[in-house]
Amino acid sequence: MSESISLDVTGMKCGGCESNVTTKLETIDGVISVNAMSKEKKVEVEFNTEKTNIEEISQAITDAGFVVE
Ligand SMILES: [Cu+2]
Repeated sequence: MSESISLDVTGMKCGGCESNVTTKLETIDGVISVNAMSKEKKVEVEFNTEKTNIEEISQAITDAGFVVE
């Protein structure tokens, strides 16, 4: 089953930051698509609920150096 979430993420300043978040999240098995928007301070993620979860996704964003609100 897949689920889409929208996380409030601060710290992204430009397209490079968006790429960093996207690349990091795409390394997680189960992540289907990522839409990082620095201007809106949001990251939309579609993922397979049998393979990953919000906690793992949030942790990956934190590890990439950004803050999940
Ligand atoms: Cu940047």
